[in-house]
Amino acid sequence: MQPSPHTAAHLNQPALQNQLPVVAHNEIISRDPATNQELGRVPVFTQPEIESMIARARAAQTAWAAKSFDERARIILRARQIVLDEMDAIATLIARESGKPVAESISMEIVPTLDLMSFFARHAARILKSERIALGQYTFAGRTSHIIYKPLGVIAIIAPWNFPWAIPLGEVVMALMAGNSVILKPSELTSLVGLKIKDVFTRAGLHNDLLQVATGDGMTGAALAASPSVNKIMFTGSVATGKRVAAAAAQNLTPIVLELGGKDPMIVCRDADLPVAAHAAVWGAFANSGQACASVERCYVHESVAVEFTNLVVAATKNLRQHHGTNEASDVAAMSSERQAQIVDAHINDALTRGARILTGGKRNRDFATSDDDTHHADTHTPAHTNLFYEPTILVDVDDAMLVMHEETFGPVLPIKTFRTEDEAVEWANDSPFGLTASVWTRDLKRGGRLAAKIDAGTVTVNEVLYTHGLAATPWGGIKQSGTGRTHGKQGLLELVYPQHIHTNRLPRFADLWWFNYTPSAHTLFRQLARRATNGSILQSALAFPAVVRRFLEMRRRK
Ligand code: TXE
Repeated sequence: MQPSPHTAAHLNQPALQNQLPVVAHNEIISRDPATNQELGRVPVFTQPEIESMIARARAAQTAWAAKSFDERARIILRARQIVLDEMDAIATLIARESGKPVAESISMEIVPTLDLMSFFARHAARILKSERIALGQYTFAGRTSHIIYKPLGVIAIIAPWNFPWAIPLGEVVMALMAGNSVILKPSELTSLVGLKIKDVFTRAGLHNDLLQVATGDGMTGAALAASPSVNKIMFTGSVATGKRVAAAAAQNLTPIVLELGGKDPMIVCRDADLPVAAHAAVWGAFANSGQACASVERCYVHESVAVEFTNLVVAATKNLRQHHGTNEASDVAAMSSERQAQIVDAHINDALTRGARILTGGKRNRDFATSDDDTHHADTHTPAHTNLFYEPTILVDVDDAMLVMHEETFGPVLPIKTFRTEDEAVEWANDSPFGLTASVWTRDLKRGGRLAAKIDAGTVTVNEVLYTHGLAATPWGGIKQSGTGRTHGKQGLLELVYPQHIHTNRLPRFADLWWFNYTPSAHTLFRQLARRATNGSILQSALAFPAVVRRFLEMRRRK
């Protein structure tokens, strides 16, 4: 379904202008968060419509699952070529609908997905190849086992707004390569990017029902999550919504993958290369205005290098250029919504009240002030168009009681705290309900590896930050409240199939020795098996051989 920017022009009045999507007359108005300009309108799909989409997806999936990996890969690679050909237009759409710089739309959204598309087109067949299982002594009884990986059916992908292209597209590609069909529910803030994903695959020749986009708000997502007809839910978003999705899925025992938030720590050791670590901290904290689940959300630096490191970080932060995302000279652009910017306001205010100091930033960038700033339209109770350009902010003198140190800020804020010992830094890093990513900075790679292994997180990088979601081959996902399950890599692909065990008795002419009747020789055999044939030693098992033969002959006589 295409957005219709020309319809309902009467809604395009100041009173309804808002960075949050307006749901009116069953449609969502998509806006550029930097300018508040309307970009298009999309329908809000309802529960009955979702159910009929799922039914169509299921009907189409059978033929798709019967296709070879090569046939599926051909469609993915055609879609990849379309993305490559239309890279600039897609990047502009992402930048306009999410607010992020066009540079990041290319580097953090399009480049990783181009890589992911060729990775799974090339490697899915190998990863999902059937596997033989070694059966030990059962092999001598003519038994074989192997695993085949079968598609699950219809996959629901419920996606967020912060990486509106890379997150859902990657999951779509993996689901399709595994032989599934997909219903994609993009965030209400980035519906047009979701529809662009569909457009690319349709033009690549994918059957219309194999990838359907259910635009809508939380109600649409809830209808999808509650459907008894989807075979798996891949959800990325907040912890609160993730819990709702898990509760809905539990009603039908629908399996889920949850990719939730993070409070990702960065540990800078005394022997770190400080200029590089400072540069990394600034990029890790402020890329996409800090709206990444793997953003650096708190930085722990050794006290001996804290002053030098902090000065470098502040200098690099002051060097950032803040412009509209579509301006190629933009390093940091607008946040995606007023609601998100207000969380940043709240975290900074809380920190200041508790004694933190701002070294730079700490407010909306006045260069982008709007006449509507800090006002509300009384007639709609919705916030007016406000300035979403938040200045990258460095905080010091922070402590753990502050919101900014323990709740996900998801904005351009970097609190820096000093530590004395590595054990202290690791303890603080682990003292969080989240466990998505973390980074350790040191010239001593052994120390890096040792500290990394002590940190409780799905991914720990040594002398690297933030970017591993862009590595198609590596698993992505967290522990604790950061979620469950994995996307990307072999582990991510395995989430989208189920292993079917096929066990064969190649000597079907004989009854098994453990079948009825339980005669005295059966009892003797079972005891022998328990004592001799269960510890993995072939020699020991051989000692049970006489009891096996006696039972075998008995069973033959009964035949
Ligand atoms: O996400 P929501 P929001 C975190 C970040 C941010 C917070 C809020 O901390 O401040 O989440 O973001 C759909 N059943 N992250 O409110 O609501 C919704 O329409 C099913 C981290 O924007 O979780 C959208 O498509 N679906 C994160 C998707 O869920 C529902 C990325 C995510 O929206 C639903 C984004 C329901 N009941 C935010 N309600 C990350 N891990 O990267 C809403 N949705």
